Amino acid sequence: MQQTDLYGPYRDAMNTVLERMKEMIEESGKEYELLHGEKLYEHLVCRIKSEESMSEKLSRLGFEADTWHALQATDDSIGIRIVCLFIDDVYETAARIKEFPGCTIVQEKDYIRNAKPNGYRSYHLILDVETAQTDIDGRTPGLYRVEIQLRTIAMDTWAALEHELKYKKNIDNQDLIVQELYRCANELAACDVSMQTLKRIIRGCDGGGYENTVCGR
Ligand code: 0O2
Repeated sequence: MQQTDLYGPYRDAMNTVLERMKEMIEESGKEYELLHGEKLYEHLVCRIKSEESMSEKLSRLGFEADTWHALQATDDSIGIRIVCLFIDDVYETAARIKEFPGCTIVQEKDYIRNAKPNGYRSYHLILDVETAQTDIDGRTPGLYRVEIQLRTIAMDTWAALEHELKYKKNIDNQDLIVQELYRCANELAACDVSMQTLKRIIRGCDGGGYENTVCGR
């Protein structure tokens, strides 16, 4: 028997929104590169959250695993992750995205200046993105929720490792691992600040003022 799609008839519109957002980010990156002679971001990855992962999230949050909840009760059915070389680039990219036509900011979460207690750092933008297609609430043009995560390579490395370990069951010394991950997060943050400072020294500007807000020290 064929399995029904959790995103129902809205999947096409979701793909359109994802593709449009990707294009706008790439265009902005090219424009920045022409102007400044360097990359705005290192790379980006885009995805529609897998049905398995969305169903797991909905059940974790205590919601029915249906199309409405998948699209409206979560923010990340459509997700983009942008990985940058430097902290400044994260904020520059976010500022550019906020100016995109047809995008309304729903929420901004600065986990770089306000790291999570476990050491997680990233900058999240939650957007409502307009598209010609109808949405699940019957609006035309429709509004589709998109989560954009922006972070440095160091932050991304840490998040990938922490994510991996989180789903490993039966690990001995959980407390030690959590403690070590937190220590690593702060060390990587200190490296990010140093790299940012080096970049600014090379260009003859100041250090950016992240020293006390980003390092967690
Ligand atoms: P996955 O595995 O990516 O699908 P909130 O209600 O705002 O407090 P919410 O909605 O979970 O909580 O938002 P939050 O905390 O900003 O997290 C959104 C996404 O950011 C997560 O999605 C993760 O992708 C990432 N994230 C947040 N915290 C952590 C963390 O501590 N470690 C790692 N590795 N990633 C994190 P999902 O759906 O929870 O997870």
